[in-house]
Amino acid sequence: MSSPKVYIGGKLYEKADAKISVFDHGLLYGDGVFEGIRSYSGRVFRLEQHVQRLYDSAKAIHLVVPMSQADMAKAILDTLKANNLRDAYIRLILTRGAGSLGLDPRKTTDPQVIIITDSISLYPAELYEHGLKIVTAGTMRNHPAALNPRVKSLNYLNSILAKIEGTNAGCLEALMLNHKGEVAECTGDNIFLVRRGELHTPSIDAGILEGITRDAVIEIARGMGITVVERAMDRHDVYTADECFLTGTAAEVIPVVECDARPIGSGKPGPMTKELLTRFHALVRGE
Ligand code: PXG
Repeated sequence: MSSPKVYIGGKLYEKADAKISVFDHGLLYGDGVFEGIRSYSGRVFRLEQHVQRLYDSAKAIHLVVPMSQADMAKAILDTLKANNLRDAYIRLILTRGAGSLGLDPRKTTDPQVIIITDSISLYPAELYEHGLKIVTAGTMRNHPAALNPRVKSLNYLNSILAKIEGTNAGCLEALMLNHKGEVAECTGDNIFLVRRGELHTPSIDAGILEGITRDAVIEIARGMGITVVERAMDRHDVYTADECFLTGTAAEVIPVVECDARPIGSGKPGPMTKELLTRFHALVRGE
């Protein structure tokens, strides 16, 4: 296999030569935004929506993207093609660019657009069959008035600290609460509960990322005639739910069978979760 090629600012570089400045504010301050995207059999899932979210994140942090959305989408497709990848994970990164040591973004030049494509690493298949255990992290989700979780910024320390709490407790995901103690989301996934045949999920104003998988699952459920309720929820709602699952680009739809050592529902992946997982697979594969 030929060596992976990474897109930086309009050119493709061999992996070993794909480098940016140590003075880039993306590195110095986490000053930038990103997207995690997937392609299935050569079809990129919701590419325009991911590109739009990147531009929205950039706008929120006063970062002007140095190319049009159409050119960005084309750059992603061209990078995939150059790497001969059909089933891939795509990491789209936009940094503030190199500057002086100092926070002031006016001292930076040249925002960097980076596109890395790779094979996708997934949760083990048995977790989709038997479900995932999660714990609540003590680290609360970023306060929306400090750094709005709707911005998919390069500063992921908040999620990383919660992830460490999860892995320390033997769990691959951790539940994060917002500043009001309400359920927000997991470190890299949105959360859904099934309650008496309805689907419940925290609303965007709980301070969460507006997940593209979340949107797709809401659409699928509504298309099945399921009532979807976006509302404030607390951990009691999670503990007493009939079913629980997480959604994300990497995870797709993954059942959760235990939270904080309480089994959820039957303690096994539930029927609505399984049905939504099947239908999500069909959607991404274009069936
Ligand atoms: N919440 C957070 C905090 C996320 O980072 C999601 C929800 C789900 O959003 P999407 O749009 O993917 O349905 C995310 C996304 C990774 C990785 O490398 C993480 C995400 C996506 C892709 C890869 O861990 N998180």
